[in-house]
Amino acid sequence: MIEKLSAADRAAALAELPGWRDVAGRDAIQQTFRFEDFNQAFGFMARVALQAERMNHHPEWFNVYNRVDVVLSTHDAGGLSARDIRLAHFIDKAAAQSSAKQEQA
Ligand code: H2B
Repeated sequence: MIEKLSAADRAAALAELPGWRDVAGRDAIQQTFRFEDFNQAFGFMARVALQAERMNHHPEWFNVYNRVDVVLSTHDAGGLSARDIRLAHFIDKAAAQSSAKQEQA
């Protein structure tokens, strides 16, 4: 069973993930990406989906045209775990490859 991160580990991990924000009212993190167009956004989602399936760890996300809102949390742990941190780093790399602009808080 995967464990939730401790408060100290959570804070340290988030310090390495600029732009990712806490979700109000639950133990989860979120980020919004904007791409040039739908093609770029969906290409990004396809790459993340394949990685998520490999990890058996899946994002909650919402797409409209060139925007992808991503929420990460570990349902089995009831909060943020190391898997979310790993997936967030992969997502940031995939977004950078697609020239995404991360939304400012
Ligand atoms: N994804 C996320 N984000 N959290 C989980 O707890 C999780 C998952 N659990 N993907 C996996 C699948 C679980 O539901 C299956 C049964 O292994």
